[in-house]
Amino acid sequence: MPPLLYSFRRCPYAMRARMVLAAAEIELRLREIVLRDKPAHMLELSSKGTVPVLQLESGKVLDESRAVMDWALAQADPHGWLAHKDDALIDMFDGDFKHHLDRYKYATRYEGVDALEHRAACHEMLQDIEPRLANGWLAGAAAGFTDIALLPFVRQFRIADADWFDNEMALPHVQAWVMRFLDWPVFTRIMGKYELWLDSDKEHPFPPLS
Ligand SMILES: N[C@@H](CCC(=O)N[C@@H](CS)C(=O)NCC(=O)O)C(=O)O
Repeated sequence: MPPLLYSFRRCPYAMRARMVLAAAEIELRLREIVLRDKPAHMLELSSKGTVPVLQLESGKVLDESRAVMDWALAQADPHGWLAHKDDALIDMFDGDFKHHLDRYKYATRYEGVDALEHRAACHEMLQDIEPRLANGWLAGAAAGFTDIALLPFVRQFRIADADWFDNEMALPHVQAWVMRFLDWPVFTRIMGKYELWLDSDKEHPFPPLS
């Protein structure tokens, strides 16, 4: 049986995993879920209850998006993405940026939170990477592992107030980087809509055609 991926289309961690799995052309079965109704089998594989969850042919389970990316690129890395992997920067975005992003985006879910303070904290982190994006991507003219890891979250940051991001943020390289990402075939390829597995028991062959 091909590997099995539990995924949720809009989850930035699952996006990372799908982009790398698709680029490595790893054939698998995709089960699309919603977070409020997690399949029992997914929770049996990983009691953490987060997506993505990948079960390999050997039965081994990977339930961290970065572990899925590492595994997929160890199978095939056709674009040389592993050569551009900045773990320290990814840690910062998975940690601080995500912390502030959640409080900016979902301020009403947290007590005593000022959304704009958290937007400013994210903005500061993006300001730090602005000079590194002068050639288009973090490592230069081509995307790498770090871009793929960070961009789904920066995309979410944009969505929280796209008008401000596009017109007022004043970080031209970051703005162009996100726009380039939104049209990037590596990204658009994995953003198709899938019928939910729970409703239909339907698994989807993955990756989709380019
Ligand atoms: N560290 C995990 C985080 C994954 C994660 O938190 N995914 C979210 C969705 S974006 C999730 O599944 N949350 C569980 C829930 O909301 O119930 C990874 O990198 O895979």
